[in-house]
Amino acid sequence: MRSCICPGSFDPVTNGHLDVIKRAAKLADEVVVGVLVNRNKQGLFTLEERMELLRLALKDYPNVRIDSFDGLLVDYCKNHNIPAIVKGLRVVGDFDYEIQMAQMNHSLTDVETLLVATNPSFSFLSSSLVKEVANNGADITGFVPDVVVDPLLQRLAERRA
Ligand code: COD
Repeated sequence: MRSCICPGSFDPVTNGHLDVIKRAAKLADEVVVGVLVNRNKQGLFTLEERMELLRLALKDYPNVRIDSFDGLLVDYCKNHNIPAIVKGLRVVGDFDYEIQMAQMNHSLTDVETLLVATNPSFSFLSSSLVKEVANNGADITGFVPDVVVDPLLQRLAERRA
């Protein structure tokens, strides 16, 4: 596969996200990690911060590039000549949501969606759950890349102050 995109909010990136991105990097010549500019939701991290954490976490993967997108994912794919979207599937609930998006995206353009079965070690991880457990004092080592631990704890502490 020549190129693909792994899209998401990545607020912040978790080890579940990284697992899917790294597996995609073995299949495609180039992987774009597409970070959503979410105008409706205020994230814990800004867009630039989310992108920088991804850059640090993926610095050893030369065929992975971090970019942002606004609007429809398929428009980004069309404009950048990316034929495939790669996403992780965690639980049955993900499937209902992802299949609809995949079908809608394919009907809008001919972009294909490839769904990767999540590594069971990470199937319970989401950015929101990691933030919730961290905010309540639990150890998040192993849930997020090392570069995320301190910035996450610091940002949560600022929010509580
Ligand atoms: N293990 C494996 N994969 C995981 C894990 C995990 N533990 N956690 C997350 N993932 C994967 C999933 O594939 C998920 O789709 C992706 O990572 C991103 O996850 P998040 O939580 O960072 O991002 P979301 O779910 O907020 O991102 C949704 C998108 C940005 C992909 C989606 O909303 C989108 O494409 N928006 C743009 C507008 C658009 O085109 N809409 C679609 C119309 S059909």
